[in-house]
Amino acid sequence: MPSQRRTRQSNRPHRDWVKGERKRQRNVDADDEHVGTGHEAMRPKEITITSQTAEGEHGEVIQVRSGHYHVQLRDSGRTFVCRTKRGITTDNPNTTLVAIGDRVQIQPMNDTEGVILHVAERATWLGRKGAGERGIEQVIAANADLLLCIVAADRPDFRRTIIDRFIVAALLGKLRPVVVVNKIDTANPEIREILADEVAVYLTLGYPVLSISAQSGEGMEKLQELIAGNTAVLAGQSGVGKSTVMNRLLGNELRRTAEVRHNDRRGVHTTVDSVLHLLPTGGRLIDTPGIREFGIWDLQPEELDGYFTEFLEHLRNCRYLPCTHTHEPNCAVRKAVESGLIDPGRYASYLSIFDSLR
Ligand SMILES: Nc1nc2c(ncn2[C@@H]2O[C@H](COP(=O)(O)OP(=O)(O)OP(=O)(O)O)[C@@H](O)[C@H]2O)c(=O)[nH]1
Ligand SMILES: [Mg+2]
Ligand SMILES: [Zn+2]
Repeated sequence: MPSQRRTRQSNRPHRDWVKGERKRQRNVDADDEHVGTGHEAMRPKEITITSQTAEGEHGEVIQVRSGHYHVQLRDSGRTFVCRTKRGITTDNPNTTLVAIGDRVQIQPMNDTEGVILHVAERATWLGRKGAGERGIEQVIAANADLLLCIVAADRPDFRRTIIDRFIVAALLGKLRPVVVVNKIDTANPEIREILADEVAVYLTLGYPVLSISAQSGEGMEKLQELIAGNTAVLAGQSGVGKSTVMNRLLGNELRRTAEVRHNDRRGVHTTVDSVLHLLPTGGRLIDTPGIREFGIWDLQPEELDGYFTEFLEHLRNCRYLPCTHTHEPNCAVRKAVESGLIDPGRYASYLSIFDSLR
């Protein structure tokens, strides 16, 4: 029998959450503002949510580093190192106050410095569960088009779940996900075949899949072509090679990179800032710090199936509505997994993410 909780939720209009068009909450508590790692000290005490236009010059945040925001002005192209101002206003409640890619209004203080007065509503965002008990959404990047979900063929270990988490986050933040398997040079033909099998499901779901080597250059033209005309954000665990990809595409060793640890095969969190660069081959690319845990923000467990698009055609046949597809009898999603219509790896990710949302 459906639990009380699920019975109550069944009053909610089903279509609202299946389509992922749930309205985001707009109430804000200034104390909940989280400005990302290292930004706490810079946290302004008064934050107002408003959609009214502030005075000041329009620009875009092109670098974020511990409370310093490099803002490039729209008209002159000049860059100012900015801080946030007491009384700053934002159209993005309950999230990181200023993120890379944000459109802002600033007041220049002198030739090189300024203060941010207002942050405009984000068209897209890559968000995750912020640290801290009262956690608010931590926005890793704003206003990008593509989310490049970078995983490594080896070191750090290849994991499917992280891709599926990123795809859910991309859909929540209106970004187009691209699956990128880097370090393909380290894989022998046998491993290449195994990896190709693992990621084939994303192609059938309609998400581009690329195998690349930022080191040897293999597959990089295809990545360039995808990025051209777009703003793309590199995201993934530490050590997967995000900054190496950026350097390769810039044709410049601008970003520091570091070897993955030998003992536990993990990255060492080399990148601590976020930057947005114009690529010589077209398009714009954002490099971000590596993440350890990627928690999904702003989603009820019962809403998760709406973000696994291949579940949609099955879930209307589940006996219970809503059905969590975890244990209910006569669950059409589980039947589809058993009969091979849904990829078992995707279902395993669904269960893992479902568990983490509870
Ligand atoms: N073999 C191989 N090594 C690579 C490739 N791309 C990156 N690496 C290496 O992987 C290590 C980590 O690369 P980074 O670019 O620092 O990784 P990152 O994702 O930016 O890591 P964080 O900044 O910590 O998040 C470095 O030693 C790179 O040289 C590749 O295509 N093949
Ligand atoms: Mg890096
Ligand atoms: Zn079900």
